[in-house]
Amino acid sequence: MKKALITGITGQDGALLAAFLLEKSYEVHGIVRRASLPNTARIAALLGHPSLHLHYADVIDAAAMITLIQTIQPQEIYNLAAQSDVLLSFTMPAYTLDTNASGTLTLLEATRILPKNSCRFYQASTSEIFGNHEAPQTEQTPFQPVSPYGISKLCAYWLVVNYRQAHGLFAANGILFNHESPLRGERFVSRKITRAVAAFAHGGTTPLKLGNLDARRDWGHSQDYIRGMWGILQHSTPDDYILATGTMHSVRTFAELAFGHIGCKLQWQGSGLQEKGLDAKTGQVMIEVDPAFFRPVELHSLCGDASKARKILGWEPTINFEGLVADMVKNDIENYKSAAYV
Ligand code: NAP
Ligand code: F7E
Repeated sequence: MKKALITGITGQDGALLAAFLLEKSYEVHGIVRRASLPNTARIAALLGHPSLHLHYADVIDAAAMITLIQTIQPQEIYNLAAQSDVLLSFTMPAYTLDTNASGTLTLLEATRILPKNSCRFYQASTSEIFGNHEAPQTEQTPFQPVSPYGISKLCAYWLVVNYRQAHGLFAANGILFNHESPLRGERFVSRKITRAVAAFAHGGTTPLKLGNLDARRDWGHSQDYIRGMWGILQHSTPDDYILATGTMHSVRTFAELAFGHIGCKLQWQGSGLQEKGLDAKTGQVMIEVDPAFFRPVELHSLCGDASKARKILGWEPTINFEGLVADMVKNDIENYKSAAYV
């Protein structure tokens, strides 16, 4: 039985990856952080599975991570732990770099001192490393990150490349573009929108406050990207791959599609900070612009070219933008709880 260690198992991707690997009969180990309230809601359905083992640790704690990895001796490590909120990275830059960059270094060192060639390492890299470079982005596109988050992840990216070259480690970067699911964190724009739609569907009246409506992203479904992460580690040689859908939509389009699921056709009125999204039928204000959600530096458009992953790994996304939005809205309407969206 193969053993995998997942850092970030309590997050969106970690929870989906844990279920995917358990399904493939892996012994799955995950690290959880000590929190004052339980933080295992996303893996609740997996708790008690005989092949799932959780350990308290933090990627910032080198001693704990090295001891743990020596004890488990995994064949695969998926480093998904991160301070992954781009806007927050501007207010918590040091913490973001400690977790995302130094944390990755700790894990690479811990992997390097395992018996040679015994363990493969996957790094959760991101399209944020490209910054505002012209779309579509490929593995050859120059890196120009525009946030502490992007910078921290670029540092981790190069550490992975360096450990591969210098120490012969099987270490690979998955450069993943935005991917969402019903498990997406509530501060990310996709989930913020689908939760607001659910609130309106259940009689809510509070307008949803958003930032830059014209930012464009390449949004895919996390389920497809989990399969890609695993595929990257199963290939005969370690390399870096983009996973993306190759299509791009604006936040505005995401909102129009999501609100459409409750029979609301959005009509935009005004401009700049005064712009509002109204229900075309009733005139009710559904969306307002709030500068609190603007970034000090915005990344305007991201669209990935995943040709390399398609050709070498045979990876294909199976859920399109419309399918993703439908899945998220349906889930939020069904599981609606009246907590305010942030
Ligand atoms: P997420 O939902 O924010 O999950 C992050 C995970 O990291 C959580 O389990 C969190 O634990 C854990 N974590 C944070 N700081 C930690 C620390 N110091 N030590 C140990 N664990 C820590 O992120 P996600 O969307 O699943 O993304 C997974 C990874 O892919 C992240 O590295 C992210 O940066 C990267 N990525 C994501 C996307 C995307 O669109 N989703 C795209 C490209 C790359 P708690 O639950 O305790 O907070
Ligand atoms: O923002 C705009 C915002 O926070 C997307 C992370 O998983 O993907 C994610 O980072 C866009 C941005 O994701 C709001 O300005 C408008 O342009 O959902 P997001 P992100 O910043 O793209 C990458 C690939 C990662 O690696 C990250 O870890 O939407 N936007 N209004 C808003 N964004 C938020 N959060 N909230 C708004 O109200």
